[in-house]
Amino acid sequence: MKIAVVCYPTYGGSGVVATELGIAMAKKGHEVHYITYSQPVRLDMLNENIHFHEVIVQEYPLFHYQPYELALSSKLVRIIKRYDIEVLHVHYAIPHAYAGYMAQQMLAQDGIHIPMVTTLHGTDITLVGNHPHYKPAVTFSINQSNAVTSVSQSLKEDTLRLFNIKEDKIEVVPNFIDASKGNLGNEECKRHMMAEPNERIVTHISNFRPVKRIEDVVLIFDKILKKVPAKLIMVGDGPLLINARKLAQELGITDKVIFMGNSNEIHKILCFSDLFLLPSETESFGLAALEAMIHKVPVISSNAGGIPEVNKQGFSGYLSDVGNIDEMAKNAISILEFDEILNKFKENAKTQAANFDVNAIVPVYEEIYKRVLKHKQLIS
Ligand code: GMT
Repeated sequence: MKIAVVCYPTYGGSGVVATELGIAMAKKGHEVHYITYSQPVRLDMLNENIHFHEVIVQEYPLFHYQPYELALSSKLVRIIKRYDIEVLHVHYAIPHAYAGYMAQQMLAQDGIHIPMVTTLHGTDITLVGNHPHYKPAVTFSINQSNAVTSVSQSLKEDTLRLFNIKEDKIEVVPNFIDASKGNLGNEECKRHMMAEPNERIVTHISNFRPVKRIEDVVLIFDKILKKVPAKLIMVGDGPLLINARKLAQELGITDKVIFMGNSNEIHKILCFSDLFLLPSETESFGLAALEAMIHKVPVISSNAGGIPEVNKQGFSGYLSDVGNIDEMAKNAISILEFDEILNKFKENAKTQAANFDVNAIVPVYEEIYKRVLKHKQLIS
């Protein structure tokens, strides 16, 4: 199959899912074309089955806002025609589903009918998409998609609650992980560079936006530190990075907190981590937690959105109400204090992550592509 994929190329879960899915599809022999404004960060494997086409937005003094959707839909039309693309898969509804719909309409004028699959990822529904400024366009383009998937049951329910969309329009296809990523050897997993042998390593990875409750991460860690020698590794960048640094300074724990910025090597960081913190305000799935779990890292999280579908209470970690940092810290300490308990949670985390194996999920997307393709053949 020839598949065009539209996604955000920056650090963020939807881009990671789009990239990993494309790589898995390419390995199965499908031809995958990424169409976005820069090469997706985790797409380090361009080969005969994986291609990248850059969307360039022409600047013009009259434009206060550059018309990215227009450039994207025009590029889609060109690429779909040039490479005989059969299926279009857009990740993150805004503005990708809308641009995809416009491309579909333009192509239909030339007798080309290309089916579109839209995957909803989270904030495209729960935060941004729901805003009255976008809602009519988001509702329209979701309804017009030939197939719609959501990355968790919770996100499906949020979508049905917030938008006027028919229930059977959305199928839940959970995010996934390649278990082999969790098998790094000592050569690559350099724990000694990060912490003393007696210290536990606590990790957080995100884009440091308000929804991630970054200050809670630092406050929880501060409480852990009072009971257990530890280091906190903060991976990522974003608007609240500065707040986190400031808070660490105020608490006098800067020597225990390592800010690493954005990294393409999160597996090399997670492999020596002992605990992952995800106290988010909302989270449709929590891919970063799943990535941690594949490395046997238990998770202390909030119970928001789809996180309970990923992190299992008392098994792979613990979940608390958003903002309950005392409970999160108490649970974290209970896992970290004793080797025996930590090791049990580590094994459980890996067991739970195995439920989201790439080999189980990729065929589900493949079936969806085949189904929408059949529909295309019926209408053309
Ligand atoms: O909002 C983000 O953190 C980024 C966003 C994205 O699309 O890049 O993440 C969302 O999609 C991820 C992949 O499906 C999910 O794992 C995240 O939970 C989700 N984020 C939120 O819902 C806040």
